[in-house]
Amino acid sequence: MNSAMFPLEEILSNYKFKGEYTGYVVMNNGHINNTFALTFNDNGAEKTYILQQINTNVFKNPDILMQNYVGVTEFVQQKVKEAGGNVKREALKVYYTNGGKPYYLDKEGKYWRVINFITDTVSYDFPENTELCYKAGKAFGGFQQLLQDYPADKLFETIPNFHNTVSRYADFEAALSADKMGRAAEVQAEIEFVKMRKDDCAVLLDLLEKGELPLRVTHNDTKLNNVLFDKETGEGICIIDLDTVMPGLSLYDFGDSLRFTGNTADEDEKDLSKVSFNTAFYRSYTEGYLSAAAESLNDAEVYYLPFSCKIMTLECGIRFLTDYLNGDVYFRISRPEHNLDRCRTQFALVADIEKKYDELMAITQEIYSALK
Ligand code: ADP
Ligand code: GN1
Ligand code: MG
Repeated sequence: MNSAMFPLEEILSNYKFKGEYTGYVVMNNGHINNTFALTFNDNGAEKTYILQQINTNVFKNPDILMQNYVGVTEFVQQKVKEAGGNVKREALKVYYTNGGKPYYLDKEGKYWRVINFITDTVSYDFPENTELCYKAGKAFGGFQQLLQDYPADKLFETIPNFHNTVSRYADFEAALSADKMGRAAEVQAEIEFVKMRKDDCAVLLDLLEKGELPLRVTHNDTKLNNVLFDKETGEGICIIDLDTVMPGLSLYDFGDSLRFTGNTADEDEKDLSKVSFNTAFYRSYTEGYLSAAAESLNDAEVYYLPFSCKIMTLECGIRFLTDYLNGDVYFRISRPEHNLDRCRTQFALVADIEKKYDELMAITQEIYSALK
């Protein structure tokens, strides 16, 4: 019992779980949090809870993070109720500790939270077909639509400048000049790739400043595996990983999602010949996304959809490269050059998006005009 990867006794004695504890499964497909599914035997019925260790290297202020998290989850619960949905399966819920807190601070100073396990769902680490892309787009578009009237002034910035690409570029420059691991010399091609695209980094922020793009409440981490799909219907029923819900641009969510879903290869594929941007997946995702979100978007937000794929992919590649230069201190890695492989994949994808740009613009306008 005591060899668990979390402080089992402390967790069990600080929460009111239903039933007898029977075991746990590790669910670490993300790069940030440590996630466990804890199972209990409740008079013969199996009951599961999600336990997550909050990564305090990434989220410096867990107290504020959990205030956001509780606010957003309660808001989503309310919206699901109003729409006549199933709150237990379509919304996350935070369980409070016996001491009345939305997180548990253990004796070693680690932060934990317990949330409901969404039953009978599946999450994907790879987009299998166009139908799945459509459903993912619809789910994230729907989530954006749902958060439309969330009071943005109630949200703290859990990670300041998270999708501020100009600031990500500055972080890259700082890592490069420090070069504390002595790795810069071997990644000159990647460094050049970024430098040649410096001007792209400011495009969305300039449009925001000019008032052409509105600030909204966005998810900011719209990877395919952050949607739980119903096992039976295949529909995306619950959006998870809500740590980065903050004010942002709709384009951050769209572009970041296609960065992952539009890639014909894994995010960390070493064989770059496998990396390309799947325009059929782009089409399906965009159809799903616009079917759910188009009515709240302005023309500029639609016009820049292809650009958002390029810039969010570039930004993520810059972040992987920066982390590689810094000595892999942010993203969880499972091999020495993992971040470099991830960075190269992102840049190969950026290059392919650039090649296919006109086609992506045409697809977008075709779908948008059909909806208007
Ligand atoms: P990370 O920030 O590390 O990506 P996530 O919150 O996305 O962490 O959780 C990691 C994985 O755990 C998810 O991709 C999903 O498979 C599973 N998971 C997380 N929360 C739930 C939940 N409430 N119900 C069912 N599965 C979940
Ligand atoms: C991280 O937690 P996860 O794996 O869903 C990261 C995202 C990156 C992504 C790259 C808080 O997401 O911003 O796009 O890795 N999340 C955070 O795979 O930094
Ligand atoms: Mg995740």
